[in-house]
Amino acid sequence: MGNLDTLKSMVISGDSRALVATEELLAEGVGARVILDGALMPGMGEVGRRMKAGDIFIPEVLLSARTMQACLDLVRPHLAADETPEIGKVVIGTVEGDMHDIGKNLVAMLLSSAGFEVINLGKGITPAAFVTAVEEQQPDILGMSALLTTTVPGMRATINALERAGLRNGVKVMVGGAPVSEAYAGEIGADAYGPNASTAVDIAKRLLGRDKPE
Ligand code: B1M
Repeated sequence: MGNLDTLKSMVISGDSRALVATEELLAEGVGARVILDGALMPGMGEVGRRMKAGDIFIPEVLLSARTMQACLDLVRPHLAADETPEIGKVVIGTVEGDMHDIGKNLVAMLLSSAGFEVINLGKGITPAAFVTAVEEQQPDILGMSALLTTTVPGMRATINALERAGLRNGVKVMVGGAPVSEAYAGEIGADAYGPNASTAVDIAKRLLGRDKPE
């Protein structure tokens, strides 16, 4: 017999038995939305709170995010089209010349776990490729990550390219990564700076006016 609280705890601890627990709940006829709202989302919310408080660290967060992602994949087909929990669309990538993607993938996973549709372009993304993705995907938010001081200027180049393509006003831009700062984000005309993955989720919600209490 499946149990929502048990599943929530399994997401928090990154326990792979969460997949079996999710399958059991679905087999018992528990609705996909109930599983999402009663176990998966609150579980990941707690992970974000613990990360912010410094009680857990990146390896634990990655485990939880992967567990959550796998459970989401099981639940998603059971959601009616109008029940899809997406609260906004994000295109995200690591900038040109930069192969660091662990932090960016973590941000992508937490955004996805929080209900965003995430198009992860990968790493080494040129300004032109970001522009094409914005044109084709029409996201609410474009997220850029950089870990090298030498590649950070790719963010400014991308924002300039968006402006030249007439796309800048239609998309919010969030930037992050160790060498990036709030001041730099302001300087290049980004809409927001995400210092870490869980804060990035809060900021993405705020950018779309989805930060009101649930
Ligand atoms: Co490299 N590397 N690396 N590296 N590497 C750093 C970044 C470095 C600080 C190490 C050092 O010298 N102390 C240094 C950069 C120095 C600088 O420019 N300031 C460095 C260097 C120099 C290099 C090479 C040039 C080394 C060489 O070849 N001589 C080379 C460059 C390759 C390239 O990119 N072209 C290189 C290569 C690599 C590996 C491939 C071996 C590997 C990357 C593997 C991969 O990502 N798939 C690697 C790694 C692992 C690191 C360190 C050790 C760890 C980075 C990491 O994953 N952190 C790093 C040293 C360090 O940071 N201690 C280092 C964990 C991750 C969860 O944190 O990425 O900061 P982070 O993401 C955080 C936040 O920044 C934020 O949220 C995340 C989660 O909280 N965040 C966002 C990130 N993106 C965001 C986007 C947002 C919002 C928030 O909105 C869109």
